[in-house]
Amino acid sequence: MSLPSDFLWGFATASFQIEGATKQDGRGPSIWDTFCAVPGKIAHGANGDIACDSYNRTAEDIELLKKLGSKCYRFSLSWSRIIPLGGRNDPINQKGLDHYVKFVDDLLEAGITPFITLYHWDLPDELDKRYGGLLNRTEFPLDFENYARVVFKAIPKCKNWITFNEPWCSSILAYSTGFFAPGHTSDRKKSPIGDSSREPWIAGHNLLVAHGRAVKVYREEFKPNDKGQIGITLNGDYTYPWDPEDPADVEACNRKIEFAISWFADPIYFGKYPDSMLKQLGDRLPTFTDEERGLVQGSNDFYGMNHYTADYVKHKTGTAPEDDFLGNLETMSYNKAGDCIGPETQSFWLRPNPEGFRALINWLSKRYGYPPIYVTENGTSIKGENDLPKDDILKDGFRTKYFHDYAHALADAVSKDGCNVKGYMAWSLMDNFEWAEGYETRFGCCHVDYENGQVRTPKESAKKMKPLFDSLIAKS
Ligand code: PNW
Repeated sequence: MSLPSDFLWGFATASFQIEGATKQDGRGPSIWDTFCAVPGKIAHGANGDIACDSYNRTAEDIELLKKLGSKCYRFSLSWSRIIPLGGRNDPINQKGLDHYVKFVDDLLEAGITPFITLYHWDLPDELDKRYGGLLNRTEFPLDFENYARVVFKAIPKCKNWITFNEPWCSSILAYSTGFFAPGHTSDRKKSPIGDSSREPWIAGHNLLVAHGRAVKVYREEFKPNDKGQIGITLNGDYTYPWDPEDPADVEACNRKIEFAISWFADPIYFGKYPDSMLKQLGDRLPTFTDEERGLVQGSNDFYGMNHYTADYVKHKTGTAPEDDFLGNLETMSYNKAGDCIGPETQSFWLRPNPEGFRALINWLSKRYGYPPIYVTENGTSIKGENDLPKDDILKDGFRTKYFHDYAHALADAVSKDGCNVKGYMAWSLMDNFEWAEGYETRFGCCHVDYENGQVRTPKESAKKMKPLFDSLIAKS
């Protein structure tokens, strides 16, 4: 057996993608509610008003998790349900908070270990309007710290905390490409506001400081009694050189991972930004004050890893344009020899490449000293899945194979390479609101019937998850 007997596995979701009930029980609007209302931002003008209606179906979702054998469940909290206006001097909405307290009680009662993400992109809209949200270096970290404290205090039974989901997406997709809320970009055809050369780097910096503040609060005020752990979740692809003979492509591969992952992980583990980023971005990358560095360095109890795909990387020559965020390189699906990285999916950025998963786990482990890793997301969409009749959607052999291959790659990273991976959460428990792609792209292991009362039906991939992990995990 390749994985230790205490290895955790389960499924993941996020509040805005599944909850719906956006106006229920005193929830305030988030930037995603506002963004969805802007014509042209979301496929087919979709929004999160109903989504999977999970806010009203917690018992059903827990039953589903139990039936699938899920040992843990990663979900996120809607900040604006708990503090509708978001700020540290704004009122708390007890109903919203109680909802999550009960949900955690019910999960534990069902024998499922909760992993709570505090922030999965749905910032209270008021904070964006009040002071520019993530762009505000003093207010945002302090308001996040307050929100985190409110939640830690109310939910001592949760022992696994993730501060931020994918700060890369919150910075680049929200402040450079404008693809995600609040949609800032330098491209004036897409947005009246934004500066892609500076804002993403400022947002990223402030996210790191906010993470550091929340971790300090947890460690000083709660961890001694509650004995939980806290970390951040970062996303990143593995990379292969387009031309393995070209040292510049080999170097660009490393740089691509640094721009995606080490942007956040280096400050957390080493207290500084990667040299490659400093070199390209210069003073557009904020400088850590001593206080900020003290908050950020050493602030991970574990590394949360979201991973989906790999790319071939070709270096570019000359000075990078000001809106470049990849590290002056191109990503491609084919290499020089004509090999393909993996088959197409419904997501333009995702092609399965399980070997890259094992390789990236090794890359991270080596660079950051073999930290405990929880894979907090991994999964795939399927090209054309949404166009199929429901019965065919349920036979998701492509996704089933993806999970099989990726789980085996992970098991090899643990048993053959000595990496310290402690858990795995598949994205996603069910089909849900896939951000700018609306409900067109399905990532679920369970089908959600949006036309007929949001009924959940396990696909083949959901049913095969337990046998898959049973075959890899040692019996205690
Ligand atoms: C992650 N990219 O997002 C998120 O954490 C989930 O909420 C999301 O549903 C899931 O992956 C599937 O998309 C990403 O463009 C979105 O590279 C886009 C990218 C990466 C991750």
